[in-house]
Amino acid sequence: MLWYGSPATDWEREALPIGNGSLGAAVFGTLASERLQFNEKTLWTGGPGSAQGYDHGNWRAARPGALAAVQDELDAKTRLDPDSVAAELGQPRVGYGAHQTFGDLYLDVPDAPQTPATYRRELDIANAVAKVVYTHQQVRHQREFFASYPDGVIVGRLSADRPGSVTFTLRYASPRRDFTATAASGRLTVRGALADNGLRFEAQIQVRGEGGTVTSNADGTITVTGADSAWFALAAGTDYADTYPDYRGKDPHTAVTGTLDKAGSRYDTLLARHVRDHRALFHRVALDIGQSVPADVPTDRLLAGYTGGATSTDRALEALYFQYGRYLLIASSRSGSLPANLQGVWNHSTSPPWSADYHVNINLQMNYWLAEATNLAETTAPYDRFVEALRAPGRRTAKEMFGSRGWVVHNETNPFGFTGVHDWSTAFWFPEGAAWLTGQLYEHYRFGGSTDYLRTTAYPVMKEAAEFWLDNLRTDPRDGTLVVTPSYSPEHGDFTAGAAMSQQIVHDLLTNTLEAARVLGDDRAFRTRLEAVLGQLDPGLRIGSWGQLQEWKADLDDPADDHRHVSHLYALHPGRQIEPGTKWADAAKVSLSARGDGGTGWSKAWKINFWARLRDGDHAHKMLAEQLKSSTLPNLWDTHPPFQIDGNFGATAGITEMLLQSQYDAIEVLPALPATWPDGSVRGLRARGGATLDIEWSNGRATRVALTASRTRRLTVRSDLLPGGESTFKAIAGQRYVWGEKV
Ligand code: FUC
Repeated sequence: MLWYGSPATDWEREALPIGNGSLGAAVFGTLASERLQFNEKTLWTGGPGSAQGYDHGNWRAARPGALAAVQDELDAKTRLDPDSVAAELGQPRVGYGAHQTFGDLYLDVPDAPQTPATYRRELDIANAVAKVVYTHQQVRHQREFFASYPDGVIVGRLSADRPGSVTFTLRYASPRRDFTATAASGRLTVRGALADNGLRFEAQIQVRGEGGTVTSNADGTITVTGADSAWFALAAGTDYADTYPDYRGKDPHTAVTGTLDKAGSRYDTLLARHVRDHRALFHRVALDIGQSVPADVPTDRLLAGYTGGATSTDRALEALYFQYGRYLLIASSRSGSLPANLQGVWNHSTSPPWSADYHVNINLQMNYWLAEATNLAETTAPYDRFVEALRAPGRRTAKEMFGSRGWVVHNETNPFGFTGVHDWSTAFWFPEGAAWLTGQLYEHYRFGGSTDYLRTTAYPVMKEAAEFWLDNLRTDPRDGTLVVTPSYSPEHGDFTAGAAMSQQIVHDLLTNTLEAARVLGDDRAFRTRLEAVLGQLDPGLRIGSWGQLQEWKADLDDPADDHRHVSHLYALHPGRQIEPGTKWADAAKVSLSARGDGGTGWSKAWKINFWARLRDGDHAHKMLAEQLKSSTLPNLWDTHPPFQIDGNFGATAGITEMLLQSQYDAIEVLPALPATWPDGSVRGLRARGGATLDIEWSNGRATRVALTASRTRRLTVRSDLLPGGESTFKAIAGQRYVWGEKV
């Protein structure tokens, strides 16, 4: 539960998010004029039809030999300055667009008090309901808001414990002027088309009163007068479709009308269905790290008073932050819309930071790190679909820019298949983006174990990404290995050949693709080719002069460098090339220590994961503490700054890595438990191989481990609770295995 003693005044810092994947809203709790800023995930400017023109980022004019010329230069020189490469290979970005706020619903309450007798604003993440409760002149008023996935609507209800006390006017407002708002029969209809690209949008809000009257006004507003209670449901959509090359589907009118009509006239039914749906996902995981918080401490004070984990109140914030990441993923990533963007689904602006887009040099991937392990595998469906939809434009980019097979996407993308480049020299060239994106699909298979999924969804996308690299790796004249060139370690340093991250990502992709090809029995010639290329590939692991894992193939690392990207540790996390106890892990630790404990929000979140993978629970916890102390807003949104949701998701993933890991062959119980969590329990975490685990621990040691298998297969579990520290056994689907005693 997040709760506060006063209304939100600032969207970014204080408003409370609800969402159902395609729709999102931020609740302010302002009394005289309740504000519900809302979003629909596909409402984007840019793309086909954009007034600026659009070309998917592909080179607008042919550049014969440009790529080969840069590669030739890098055969001879160690490094090239990014500006010079951008001058050769980049171009200004046009028609990229940005996610748009849909607008605001205001509920103007004429007799609302300036200073109510009591006030409380809360977000109940266990039920996914936001509430505002206040008393004024002995009347208790309550507002409830939720976003229902099963019914596809955002719902709000105002009630009071004295009959006839609910009076308000509902109106729509937008920072754009591209709409009409009309009201009839208690239904407010907003229709328009974005000036930039003609994307059509529509929202309908049906208002119903119990007692009192509902009046539809000529100015497109709706007034409820003297009701016992009143509620509204909002449905919204656009004519966006995720289909290349036009990205347009049907006018949203019929679907929006149908959704709202189908939602029906019973508030209680909608609420019950919503709560059931949310709880079925959210309550799969419970975490107890010895948290407790005095009832009178609101969340903003909990955060302000956080001292770094020493007290049970600190642990209350940590446990809440863990579950909040899961809440936010459920609210911003459900089947049927786009995946969670840089802000999930919440955006109050027409020009949000980085367009609230899909950065694929860490950010979109980080959004899904928690999904499998925290038992929310269903939330990855929009991600899969998005990656799948990138193939067609990505194939064209591979052909036009690289003259090769396969599909590719660079540093960032939008919903309109932007797979080419722009010319911001330190963040435009990242053809490894596609390969990295496929990693999550393979993880979905590793956790869930469905060969059907592997065959029909993951493998085709992986194979085609692999084909791109089979065509594009180049022999390094310095040592005869195969390298990515030109290669750019995200947002850092110079262009080189074979930067560590480039090599590690390609290594990961080819390894996963080979494993998958073996499982599926794909053709021998392709497998042989993968094996041969893996044999020649520079693995991207090299130890430098000060014991560090090198970020580049040449030893260029500066021990005083604290850059937020720690790209060369990809092999440690999210990759699995570096195993604990190896010299590579030692070198990764040297690099990570040198980078320090600072960084932007997502950078700190990544460091939680790194330290957990290095089996240093205390340092992982320190990074969590740093994130809570300096990269978290009062509404517990992660701040880069500005607000960027990847840090929320990355931190929840990191906490999970402290408690359970399974990236190698074994399931490791409590691999990085910090001293600040000596006693606790966690229920429902997932491990690769199709296992769900419940773990209890005391004095820093596991006391009970229960594993439920969802597949029949051999599993290895490691815990100091087991005789010899390890047990390998054939798990049977549906069976539960328990070690240790209930304490
Ligand atoms: C990457 C990061 C930035 C920011 C942006 C959205 O480019 O380097 O810090 O997070 O994504």
